[in-house]
Amino acid sequence: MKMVFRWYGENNDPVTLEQIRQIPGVVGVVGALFDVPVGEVWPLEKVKHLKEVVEKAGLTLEVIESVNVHEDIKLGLPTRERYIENYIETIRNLSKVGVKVICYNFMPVFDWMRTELNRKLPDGSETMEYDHSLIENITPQELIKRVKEGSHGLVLPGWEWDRLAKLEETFELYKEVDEAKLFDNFVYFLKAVIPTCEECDVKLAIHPDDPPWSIFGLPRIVTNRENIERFLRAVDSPYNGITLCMGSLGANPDNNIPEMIRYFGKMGRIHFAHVRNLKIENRGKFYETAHPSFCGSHDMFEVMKAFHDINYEGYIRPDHGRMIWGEKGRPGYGLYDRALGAVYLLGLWEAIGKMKERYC
Ligand code: DNO
Repeated sequence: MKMVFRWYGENNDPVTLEQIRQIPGVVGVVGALFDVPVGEVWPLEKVKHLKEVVEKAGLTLEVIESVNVHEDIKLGLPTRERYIENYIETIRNLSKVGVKVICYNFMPVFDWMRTELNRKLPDGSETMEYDHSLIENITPQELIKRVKEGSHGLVLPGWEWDRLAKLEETFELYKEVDEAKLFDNFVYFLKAVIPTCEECDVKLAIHPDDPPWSIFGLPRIVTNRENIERFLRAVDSPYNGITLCMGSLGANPDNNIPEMIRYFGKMGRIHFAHVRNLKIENRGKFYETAHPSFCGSHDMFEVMKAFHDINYEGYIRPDHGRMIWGEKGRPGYGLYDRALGAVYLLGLWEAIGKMKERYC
C-alpha cells in the first residue's frame, strides 16, 4: 500500500508540499491541473512542470485526480468524439511523466455533493454534511449558491462555477438520458480509452457517485457492488478499475465496504482508495467525521484489514478531513485532520501486518 495525499497545486492550495512531506509515511501527492478546461488536452509541458515541482519536494506524482470527463461524453452527443480524442491524448501525456493511475468520475452535472460545508461539531471542529431531505426541497441553483458561499473562496474539485452556470441547458439535455443510456455512454467511453491505457500502462480508476444515489432526478450508475461489477465486466481489462471511495459508497449502509474491497480486490480492479469515516444519522443524512472507528459509523480496522488481506499494493489517500485547530482552508482538504487520518490508517496497517506475522 502506498499512502498519498491530495494536493491542489502551486498557488492553489494553502497546504504546501513541504508540509505534506513531513507527514510520516506519506510518499506522494495526488495531483491535477486545475487550469485546463474540462475536455481539453492536458499539455505535456504543464504536466512535466507539475511533476518536477512535486519531485523536487521529495514526493512522487503517480496518481492524478481527476481528469474530468466532458459532459458531451456522458450525454452521448456526437461532439463526444473530439473530447474522447483529447482524453486519449491526455492519458498519453500523463504516461510520459510516469503517472500510473487516473481517478475520474462519470456523474452527470455534479461531482460530489454536500448540503452544508461548515457544520460545527460539539468539539468545535467543522465538517461537511449531506441531508437528502434538503436536496428534495431546494433547486440545484440554490444548492450551488450554498456550496459557493461555504467554500471560503476556493474552487472545490468538480465544482467549476463557470460550467455550473449553464445548468438549465444541461438539465434539459439529461431529460433524454436515463440510467441505461448513461451506462451505454459510459461503456462507449471505456471501449474507446482503455486500449490506450493498456498501451501506456496507465490504470483508470472510476470514483463512485457521491452520494451513491440519484440527486435532482439525474441518473447515477456507480453506486453499489452490482452496478460496479457490471461495467468492470463490460470492458474486461485490468486497466478498467475503481477508486474504492468509502466516503461515497459508505454513505449507503447497504454497501458492505470490507466485502466490496475483498470482492473487487480479488478481481484486481482496485487501483486507488479514499479511506475515511462518516457518521450516518439516518438514511440519506450523514456527516464526515475524523477517521477513527469510534468517531463514525464504519469499522476502520475491518476496512484496513480487508485491504491487507487482499495484499493491496495500490494507492490510498486519507479523504476529507474536518477543519480543526483554527485552520481555514478548502472544505474537506485542510492539512491537520487529513494528516491525522493518514497516520491513523498507517498505524492500523502496521498493527494488522505485525499481528499476522507474530500471532497467526
Ligand atoms: C471530492 C472528491 C471528488 C473526486 C472526483 C473524481 O472531494 O473525492 O471530487 O475527486 O469525483 O473524479
